[in-house]
This record gives sequence, C-alpha cells and structure tokens, in this order.
Amino acid sequence: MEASRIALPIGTALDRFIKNNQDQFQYASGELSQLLRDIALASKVVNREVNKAGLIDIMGPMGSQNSGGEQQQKLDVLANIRFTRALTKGGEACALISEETESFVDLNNDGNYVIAIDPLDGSSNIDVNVSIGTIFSIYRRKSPVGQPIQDQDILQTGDEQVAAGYILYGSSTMLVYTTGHGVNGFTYESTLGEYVLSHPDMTIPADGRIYSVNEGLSNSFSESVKTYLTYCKDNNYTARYIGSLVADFHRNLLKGGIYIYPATAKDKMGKLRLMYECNALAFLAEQAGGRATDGKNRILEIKPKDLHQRTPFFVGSTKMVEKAESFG
Ligand code: P6P
Repeated sequence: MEASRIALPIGTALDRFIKNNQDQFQYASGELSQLLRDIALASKVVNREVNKAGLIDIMGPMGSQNSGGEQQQKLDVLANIRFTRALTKGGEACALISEETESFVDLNNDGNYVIAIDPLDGSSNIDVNVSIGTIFSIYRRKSPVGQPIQDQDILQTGDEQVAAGYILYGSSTMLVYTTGHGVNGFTYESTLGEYVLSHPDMTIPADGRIYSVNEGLSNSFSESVKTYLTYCKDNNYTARYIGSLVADFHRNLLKGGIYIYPATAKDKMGKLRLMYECNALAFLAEQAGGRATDGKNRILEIKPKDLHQRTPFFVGSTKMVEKAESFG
C-alpha cells in the first residue's frame, strides 16, 4: 500500500488532488479526472435530492423491482439515471454495470473504462433519514476501443480494478476513493460545490472492538460465524449495525471494526453483490491496510460468472477478519 506521495493540505479540491498525483494513475490522468468528475457531479445531484427527499415526492417505492427482485425506491431509480447520464456525457466509460439494470448498459464504444455501480445502497433507509451511499468500481476495458463490449470487459476480478470508491450521504457528504496508492477522503463543501480533501491517507486500525452484523438472522448463520459472534460478546465488543453498508464500512474504516454479511438460510451466498458492492469496498479496505474475504478467500480474487452474483462478505480490521476466519 503506497500512500499518495505528494502531501497536499486539507482543503485541497478533488481536481487539484488528482492532478498532483497524476503519475500514480497508470493511465492518462485526464481520463481518471473526467471519470471522477462525472461521478462527483452525479453524486452532488443525488445529494441534493437525498437532502430534500422529505419535501418532494421522491420517497417510497417505485412499484418496480431491480435485478435481484428487490423493491426499487424512487431515489434508487433517480440515482441510476443521474449516474448513467453523467457517465454518458463524460465520454470515458464504454459500459456500465448497475444494481438497477439486468444487463450492462452500453455507453460509448470509444470509452476506455467499465464502471460497476450501486447507485444508492441502503435505500430502505431513505424514508427514515438514515445515511445511504453510492459504491463504484472502475475497470479498464480489455477489448480494443471502438469494438463492441465483450464479456472479458465486464466480468473482471476485483484485483483488476484501476480505481474504486464510495460516496456517503450522511451528516456530511463524503467521497472516498483509491487508485491503488492509498485511500483519501473528500468532504463536500456545498458553498463551493466542491469535494475538498478532509481525510488524507486513510488507514484502518489493525484491530478493533466494533462488529457489524444483522443479529436478527443469526439463527441461520453457520456455526463458525455464531462462534465468532459469541467471541465478540465474551470480549465485550460493541455491536453497531446501521443497515447501510457504506455507513457501517466508513465507521469501521475510521474506528476499526468488522462488517459481516455471511451466508444465511435465505441467501446461501449472502446478500451482497460482488461486482458493485464488495469489490470496491474490498479494494479500499486492502488499500487502507485492512482485509476483505468471503470468510476464506480474498474477495478481489473471486472470478465473476454473473453481473449480479452475491458473495459472503467479511471486511474490516485485518486482525478481526482473521479472527473471524479462524473459527471456520
Ligand atoms: P439486512 C442494503 O439493502 C444492503 O445492501 C446494505 O447496505 C446493508 O448493509 C444490508 O443490505 C442490510 O441487509 O438483511 O441486514 O437488512
């Protein structure tokens, strides 16, 4: 894990930060700048809509379902439209994989990048004013520019990500990303309309005492997961579960902790999606010095077979994830 070499002051704007660290992005920095600008722009619009959700008719269910059969909230669909539109206009992305669409979306055959995104994760929390988030992964296409998109472009392993991040729409709105040289956090300064550097070189504590899991499902967990949860309680750990993956992940990144969504009786591969939830957070976790597995294997080595495939997810402080694995 290599931290960004050029120490920039708190308050540095996102664009300036990318330009000052351009040699750390293996491709043309202008392309990454444009991609992150597209994502940041869409997130500012989503942020505005999330913040006024209670005032205008964009809360509640759409009455439709997403690829996984989950109820789509109105803001889910709006967010998906915003990110799709911003990435289309930006021109750098050739394809988009989204939780909200069954197959990938062709954007621009001349684009060099494939984006995988959960436009609005935790949307069941929208109506109760709890933090929600956007999760994104950025891959370099493998097929020649100008050619139709192929499976090899879409079904890439997490280790092939060139960048990844999330936006957390919380008490403040933050964009946290990595290009493989450490993790940096930017807070949205609405009076400027800019994301500014607030959390340089983020690292997750090697150990922690916070565990995040939906204990209501614990009767259907494996014996090894049940044993680990007993270990947490016997050691007086703190349980914190927001029910919004980005919010739980972000707290654990700052304070140390583990988030677990294991296999359950209902979901034999767990609930979370490899391509647009787990890969991005696994990349960030490892870049911040943490660990991310399916309870045994590194998330970033899982070879995807389907855009919407699920995986059990153990992510957070290395010593906590290793301890959870040791009961396996
Ligand atoms: P459960 C939200 O739907 C989500 O994908 C994550 O953000 C969150 O951590 C998890 O599902 C919550 O799932 O089954 O505990 O309600």
